[in-house]
Amino acid sequence: MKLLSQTTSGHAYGITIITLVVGLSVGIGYYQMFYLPEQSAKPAVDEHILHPTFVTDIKMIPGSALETQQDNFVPKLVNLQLGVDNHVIWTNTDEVAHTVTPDTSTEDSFSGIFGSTGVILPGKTYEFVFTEDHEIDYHCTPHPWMTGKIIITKQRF
Ligand SMILES: [Cu+2]
Repeated sequence: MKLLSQTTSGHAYGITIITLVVGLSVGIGYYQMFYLPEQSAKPAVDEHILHPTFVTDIKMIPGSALETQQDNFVPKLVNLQLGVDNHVIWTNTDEVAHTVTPDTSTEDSFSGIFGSTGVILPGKTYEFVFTEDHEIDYHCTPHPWMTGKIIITKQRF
């Protein structure tokens, strides 16, 4: 009788182990198949950040191609807050093509690599929605004296 009870508990112990192992495998399988791909996909971004209250306008003003002209990107320095005015549109109001190029490569984990691809022709725009805090110095590739700075911070409550 004693032997039987030991066998039974030993059997139960074995089942517990098997249950644990199976459970763990299912857990790891789920983690690899569903959790990891979800994590490496684009992050979920708050609706207020994707569609902020205001659009920030920066103009590349006429005469920007002249090194002697002080103003080019106007305004030159912008302080933005996520969810308020983090959607930026650069408009080329000059008669010469310009670029918006970060001094050092900058990537937003939602919007991707920052900077115009190629030139922004006269009358054309380049826009970018920043979804994270960044501090970016940028310039125009053909006219390196054209410089600007963007500081994006999280909203302060
Ligand atoms: Cu330029």
